[in-house]
Amino acid sequence: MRDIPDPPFAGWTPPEYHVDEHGKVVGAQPGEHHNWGRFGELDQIGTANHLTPERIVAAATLIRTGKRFTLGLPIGRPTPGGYRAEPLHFYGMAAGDGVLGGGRGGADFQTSDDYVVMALQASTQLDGFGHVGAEHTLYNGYWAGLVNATNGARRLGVHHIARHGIVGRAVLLDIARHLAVAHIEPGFAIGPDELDGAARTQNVSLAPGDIVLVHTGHLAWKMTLPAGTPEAISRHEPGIGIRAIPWLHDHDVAMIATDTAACQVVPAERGDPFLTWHVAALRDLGLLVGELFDLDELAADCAADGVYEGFFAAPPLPVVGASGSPLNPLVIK
Ligand code: UVW
Repeated sequence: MRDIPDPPFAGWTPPEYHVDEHGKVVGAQPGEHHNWGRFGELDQIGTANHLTPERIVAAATLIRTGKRFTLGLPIGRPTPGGYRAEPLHFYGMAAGDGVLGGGRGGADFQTSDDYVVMALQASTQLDGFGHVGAEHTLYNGYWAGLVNATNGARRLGVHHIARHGIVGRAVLLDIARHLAVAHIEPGFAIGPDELDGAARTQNVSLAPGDIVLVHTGHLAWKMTLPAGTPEAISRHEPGIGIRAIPWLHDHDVAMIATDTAACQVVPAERGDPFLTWHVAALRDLGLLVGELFDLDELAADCAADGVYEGFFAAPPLPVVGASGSPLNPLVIK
């Protein structure tokens, strides 16, 4: 057998900081735009706090026709643009086996049970706050060491957001349509100009606590690419740029979601490390981030009737201590 070289190791210097009894790094500092402490020193749900009962009641009045749009990708078909292992779906017992005389019910009853084994972030998903941090800290100054393989996320688990629920007013910003392209080129960073410009041309205003759905057309384009081609394999995609962070903060956006795998632009702008935007969004703002939302049908309908808002619900799965959750978000107009 050939030699298998050991992976490189950069050494380890024990960090010089103190983690308090709440799991927070004493003296930790967020980036410039942040919500640390805004919803309470021990808050674990970030901008989900913007989804107040009053705003949910107001969002319910947007249901006028009962038209429904489910935004989840099918699980069990290839995930366009996804870069984690595809979910595995298989049966433990199946009605067909009963027909053949096997299975638990034998010949009299037919019964099926099935399993899905998947990365929680493999398909349409919510990024929880254990997902990305920097400088050993997560949202609100919690210690990144609290998320580990043995215990899961001992703080900031996605179950906290699941308990609160994600419900409110969705606004679709169709940036592809605004830029008059079928799909936005990979690497294009969407900033305040495009977000405001699309809202203006669509004649829709943003309000605090909105769930902002950004349509780039990237997912639909990705689906047209022959498997295995460099473009199909590439992780490059358009997405939200770092200059949109103050915009998201100033507008008190509750959630941002795109029809791309990373929500943020890839590669990151200015030669920044890939996850700089995720750090600003998840760690500093505690912003709910949605990825791989299938927005094409909704975008087509909004263009047809000129209504770019609707009632939105996307309950995460209450997986205790998880750093993300699959979603099948629903918009009702
Ligand atoms: C990472 O690549 C870490 O995350 P995401 O799936 O949110 O883009």
